Amino acid sequence: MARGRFITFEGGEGCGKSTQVRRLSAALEREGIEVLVTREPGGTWLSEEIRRLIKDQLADAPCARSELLLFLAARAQLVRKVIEPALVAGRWVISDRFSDSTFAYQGYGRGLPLDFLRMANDFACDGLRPDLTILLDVPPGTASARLRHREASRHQVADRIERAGEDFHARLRRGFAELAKAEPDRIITIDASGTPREVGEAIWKSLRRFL
Ligand code: T5A
Repeated sequence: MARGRFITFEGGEGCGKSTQVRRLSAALEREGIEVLVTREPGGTWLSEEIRRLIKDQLADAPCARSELLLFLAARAQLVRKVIEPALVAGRWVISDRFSDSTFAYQGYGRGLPLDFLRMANDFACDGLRPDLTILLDVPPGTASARLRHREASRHQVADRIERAGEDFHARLRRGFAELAKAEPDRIITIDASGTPREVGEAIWKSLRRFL
């Protein structure tokens, strides 16, 4: 049986990844492709517990190094228990965030050394890399307006990472752009400032070229 494909979605806060993950998995299913959707951090019991600790822990917020190790522990569990078995069984896997988030957030955002992050990440993933990464790029004003709208409509409050300052989010955007520049064959940047439908169509066009 042919190995499945591994697609990841990346981008800053409120860029619309989760919305597009849902759209793409539905479109692939319509083409008869069996898709497993997961997210990071999360996707297994342990990884979801780590997600809760990382996102919501305000009283004793993790320092940059412990935050990194928590993300990597969540990823190691997800790769071993969920992603790799699905790929081996021929299913396609779409993950809402993966390694590039670590490089952007913990590297460019928190200032941890990228060389170390790459090595530690390879260890956590046992060398697994995405076949294709869709990077959704939106100007900061658009992203924060979307998040404000979501908070108001769902009575949600911003989590610990969403509350990091403007400088942090500007570093993330630059970081993602540099990662995409370094790996143009794997990372496709999509302008995500249009409607969900427009963005979905741009993704589908790029994916067809990739396929
Ligand atoms: N993190 C993660 C790290 O620091 N290191 C790591 O290694 C990893 C894996 C995860 C956090 O952890 C960090 C990054 C994150 O801070 P999360 O809750 O999963 O936390 O956060 P996000 O991944 O940022 O997910 P969000 O759900 O907050 O944002 P999305 O998925 O980008 O956006 P989405 O689709 O939920 O849309 C947000 C709102 O905008 C609307 C939606 O309806 C929704 O209300 N929307 C649009 N509105 C207008 N036009 C469009 N095109 C729209 N698309 C969506």
